[in-house]
Amino acid sequence: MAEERTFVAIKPDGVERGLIGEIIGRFEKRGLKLVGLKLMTVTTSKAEEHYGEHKGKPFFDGLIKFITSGPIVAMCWEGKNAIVLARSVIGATNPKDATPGTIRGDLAVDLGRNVVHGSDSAASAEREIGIFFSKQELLEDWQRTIHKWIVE
Ligand code: DAT
Ligand code: MG
Repeated sequence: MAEERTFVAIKPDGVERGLIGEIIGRFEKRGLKLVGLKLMTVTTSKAEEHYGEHKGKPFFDGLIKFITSGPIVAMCWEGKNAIVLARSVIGATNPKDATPGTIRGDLAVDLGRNVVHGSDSAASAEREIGIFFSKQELLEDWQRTIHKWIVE
């Protein structure tokens, strides 16, 4: 597979606020390809595994409580430089620093309610996709007819 894959999730605040369509649309419009999608509630153990790098930090317990508090939308997006592109669509971690035009810069106010998650590196992407999706849940052979209009 020549192109990258990244894990993106709409957090419980984004789902509760009715922002699923708005958020998915931004990744679609950027040109990324959706290869995995599911609405799910995250178990505490999955949440702790996903956010393992933050274990021991003062905000960890609150973060786990928040991410398990309601349904999320788990997604896998594919494309050239998908990991960096998705992070740029999402914007800075703290919405107060996020540029207008990004999801967090347009739709969020507070660090603890920043509506969306995106993998921060190739290693994180592989790990996080593995936590949330089985192999059979990800498309392997879907070629979009518009591909040549997005990637040279
Ligand atoms: P990102 O979600 O941009 O990858 P991160 O991995 O550093 O950011 O942190 C994961 C989430 O934890 C983040 O989206 C919001 C929350 N968080 C991070 N730093 C925090 C802090 N200092 N206080 C409260 N929540 C924080
Ligand atoms: Mg992170």
